[in-house]
Amino acid sequence: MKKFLSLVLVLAMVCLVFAACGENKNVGGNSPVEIQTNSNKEEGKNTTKKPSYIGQDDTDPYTANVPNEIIDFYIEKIKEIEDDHKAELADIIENNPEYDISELKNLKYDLVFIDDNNTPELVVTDSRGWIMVYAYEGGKIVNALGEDERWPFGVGGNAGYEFIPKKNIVFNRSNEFAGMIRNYSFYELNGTVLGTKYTLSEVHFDDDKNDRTPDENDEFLEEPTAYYKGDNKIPEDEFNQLLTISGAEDLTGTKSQAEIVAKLSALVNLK
Ligand SMILES: [Ca+2]
Ligand SMILES: [Ca+2]
Repeated sequence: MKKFLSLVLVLAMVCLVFAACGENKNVGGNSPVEIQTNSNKEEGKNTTKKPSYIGQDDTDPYTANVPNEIIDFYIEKIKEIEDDHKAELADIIENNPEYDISELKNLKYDLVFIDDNNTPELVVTDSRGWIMVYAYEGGKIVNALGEDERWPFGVGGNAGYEFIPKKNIVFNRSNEFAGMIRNYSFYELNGTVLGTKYTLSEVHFDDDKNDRTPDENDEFLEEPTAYYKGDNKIPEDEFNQLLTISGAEDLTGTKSQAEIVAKLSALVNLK
């Protein structure tokens, strides 16, 4: 009887181990092999294109296989940015007591994949209307917008910046002359520099002088009268084609310092 009981126990344990293994395979929700059944064929091609990292979303820096060293550098950088921000806050409290500091207290962070490598960039949104973008290269975190530079939003028809993860396309819309010129600016990351690739412009007035500057008498016209890429006039078709983009996301921080550091620290500790 004792022998039989131990056999049952051993069998039970073996079953448990197998069950646990089975469960582990499904952690993260992505099965490592995409089985092409008729039903998921119908659902779209995206499911089969996916992961270069099994079970991970390679456009999500929080699950993709980013080296610990790089994450550590970003954790360091975030502390530095936050310290600078606190120093600025303390300075304002001391020297400009009438300033409304409530809007100053809010920096939000996120890691993003702008270009198509496995090194994420850091975007920081300052609630006063700026974004900052940092990039990593060779053991250093660099301000990708240039030293002490930041990009404004919330003014001049510029609602903010968008990007297409891993496609190296960052863009935004802005107005000139109260919307009589509409600009669509495209940026790309070269190494650690996020610079202008080109700007598309739409002219919304009768630009009889061809200088893209409205005269006093010019009125806003809903229908554009001319399209430009940089300084060159282009046909409407080409303009619309260049403006056709899909899969864009907001390039903006969504996490507080505590939230992103907790997330990144957990990531490092997992490995
Ligand atoms: Ca990158
Ligand atoms: Ca005119």
